Amino acid sequence: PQTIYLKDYTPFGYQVDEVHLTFHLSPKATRVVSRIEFTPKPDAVDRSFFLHGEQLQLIAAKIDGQPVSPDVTAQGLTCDVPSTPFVWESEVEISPVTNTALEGLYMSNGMYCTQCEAEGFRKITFYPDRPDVMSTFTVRIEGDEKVLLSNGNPSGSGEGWAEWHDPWPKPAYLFALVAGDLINHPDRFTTKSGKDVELNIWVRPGDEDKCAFGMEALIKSMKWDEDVYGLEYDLDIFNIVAVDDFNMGAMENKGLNIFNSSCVLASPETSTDANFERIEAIIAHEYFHNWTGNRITCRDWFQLCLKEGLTVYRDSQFTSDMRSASVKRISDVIDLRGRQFAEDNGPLAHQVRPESFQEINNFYTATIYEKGAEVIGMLKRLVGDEAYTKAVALYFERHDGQACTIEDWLQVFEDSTGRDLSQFSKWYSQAGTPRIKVTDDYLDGTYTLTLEQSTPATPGQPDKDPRVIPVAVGLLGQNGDEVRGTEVLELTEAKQSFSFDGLASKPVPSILREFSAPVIMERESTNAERAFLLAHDSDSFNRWEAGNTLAKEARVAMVLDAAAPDADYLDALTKLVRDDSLDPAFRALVLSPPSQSDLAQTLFERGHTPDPQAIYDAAETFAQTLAEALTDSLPRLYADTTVQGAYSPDAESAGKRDLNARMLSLLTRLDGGEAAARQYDAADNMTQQNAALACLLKAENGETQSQAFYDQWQGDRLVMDKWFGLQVACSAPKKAASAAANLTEHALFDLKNPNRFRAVMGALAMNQAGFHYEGGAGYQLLADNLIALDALNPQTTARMCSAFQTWKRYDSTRQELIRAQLERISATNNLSRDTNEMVSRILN
Ligand code: BAL
Ligand code: ZN
Repeated sequence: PQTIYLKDYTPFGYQVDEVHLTFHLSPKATRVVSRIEFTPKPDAVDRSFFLHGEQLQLIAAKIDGQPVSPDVTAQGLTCDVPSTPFVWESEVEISPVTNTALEGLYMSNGMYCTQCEAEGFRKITFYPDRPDVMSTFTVRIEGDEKVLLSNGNPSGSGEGWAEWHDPWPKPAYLFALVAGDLINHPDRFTTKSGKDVELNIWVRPGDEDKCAFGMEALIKSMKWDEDVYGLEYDLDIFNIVAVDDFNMGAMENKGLNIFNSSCVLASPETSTDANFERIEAIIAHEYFHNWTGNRITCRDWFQLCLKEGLTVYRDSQFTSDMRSASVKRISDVIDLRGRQFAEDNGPLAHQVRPESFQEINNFYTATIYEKGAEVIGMLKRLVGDEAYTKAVALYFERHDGQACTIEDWLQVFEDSTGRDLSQFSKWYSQAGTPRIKVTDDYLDGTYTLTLEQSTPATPGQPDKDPRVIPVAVGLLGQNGDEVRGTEVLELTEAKQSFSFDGLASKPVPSILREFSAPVIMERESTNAERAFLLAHDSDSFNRWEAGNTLAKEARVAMVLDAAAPDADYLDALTKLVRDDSLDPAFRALVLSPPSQSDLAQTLFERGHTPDPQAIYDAAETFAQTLAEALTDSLPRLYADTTVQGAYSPDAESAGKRDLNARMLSLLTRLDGGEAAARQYDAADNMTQQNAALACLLKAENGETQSQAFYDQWQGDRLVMDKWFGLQVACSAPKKAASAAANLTEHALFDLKNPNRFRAVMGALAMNQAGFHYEGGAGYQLLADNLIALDALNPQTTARMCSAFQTWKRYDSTRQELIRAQLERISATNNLSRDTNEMVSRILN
């Protein structure tokens, strides 16, 4: 397979002035007629006329009305063209109904829809399918479906046809078309300059009662982007469509967002609190792309983080404003450590701005998205809030309508702040998670912190330079009061010391407040100091972090030294659980144990080979001991945290329900599931029903409720995804693979539906002790399913391969079992480029 390099970038030699497309829809034989106006660029370095095109049957092609015979290959076509402006016309035939890759134009439950990012448009028609080619589009759709949608504003319609015109030049990856017998949930929004915008969420009949929350989230997002970034919507209409078969979460096509139905449809009966929060965030994310992604797009796919990192950063700001900023920050860090740190510290490590790839679909990763957002957060912290706002305003002013690079982004910050960002740019060019080793010293009233940074080698990058790292620090006195408020230390050298004068006694440092940089901090500390920070730190992230470190250390000692659960930590936890003055969401987060994967990584970093079963056993023992320590108060705590009254997905109620679910899970260890069964029967919302079922399945006492859940929800695809996932997620390690295997035989298992596939296989990969259970049945099952799926849907297959990315942490027996499966996948006939690239990178 061909590798594509950033250094080889050359602009396309032609300007695209206008695109006209006509679709004659038909499931097996859709005809796409294109009329595209090209103008040769006077200063072009490369004038070759290559149009991408894959899986297209070319019916006819013309230039300026005259038939031509281009050279067509599996990747596209070349043709002799005039050196003056000309009109290219083509007619191609495609088959949406057999398109199981879900890229290009395909069908989902009888409706037509598209997914063009990153390179799906080339499966629709011949075109320079690259993000730096931007044009206005006019689209005519002819079909029998009731609803015919495309980008931009409606410009005409009649019986069996509709026409749309998008006045904003856009790259082809933002093209979208939807046709189906859909129903809309309408609303309106008036922008700050008084423009009236029609809003619609389009769904299949039967889902119309699940749109209200998404619509509210959209309206809140539109208002927030005006208030916080001064950005206004720019078309007369904004459409969202829910689609059941979708590889990603959602897609920001101009004026026509297409959503995985799991990321937009919500109702109290069918969605959990976590679903509601995620839907609000994804609606915001896609909407925010209208400026960060659409109005200003990427020059090439190496710049993906330009739009994704910034848009994730923006959606996290939005969620912080809508909900609790500290809970959001803690949750984001848990997620970052779970997914991005695993990636950054294994064979799939890559730069935030990669310099080569074989298949761009493999780079929609936690590094590009979440680490990309962390980089924006660090930049903001370094320049300050005001300077950030000014620089971002300059970015929109200077680059609106352009396809840009990371250099363009950093340049606006340099120009507006006068700061040299060359060292900062290493966050984009160097992969890997920096370590910061911290030592301290106190002498004659002066406290000195010494920070030493290093970044381990990553594939292709053995040596790393020091980066600029903002380290937010506060100091606490011995009584717990803050003696120095938060200050941002700029670590720029490999080793650097920072002094604080005038201190009456040695302070307790609170370092990396708000997790000010995506690094791993290494500092010798004691459980007493951690407990002190857990009790007193004014920075809620570091309070949680202190508790999290205590939790980790307790489990590490249990795994390595067969120690009993740490008594002081148990004591601190039982106090915290009972402390009603604390935010329930915060208590829930402190109570949530460090993940299996986090512990495995910690053990590995300290030179041990993690044993997934031992980690699991330690977690179980710890939870059992905690439950027993709380025996007297658990029923009261469970009752007190139960949210009464009608369900509302607001943050406060959701936090309380989260804490309540943790109480129920501890209580189930004592009562075998009595309270959970009662909660299951009484539940009038999915959050409580799902939590109760999870507790019962984990206690191996949930057969009745599992059957009842199935009977109640078998007609609802999204709820059935929960049912499939829970059976695997809640299985004991030795039963997880067989539970997953049985589910793949179930009549409702559908390899072609990415949500269902991920429900089962994703849950297996997440059940770490089950996936890595001795014998390797989990590895084999996943490999069997990846091989089967690859022939249908390479994109989802390739992403799921990352379940194997941590394989080198484990013992030689497990490594050999995994290697055998990876090699088996690799040897599969006609393996996709996507999966081939992932497996090769993991193996190397
Ligand atoms: N651009 C792909 C989906 C998303 O990040 O919004
Ligand atoms: Zn995005």
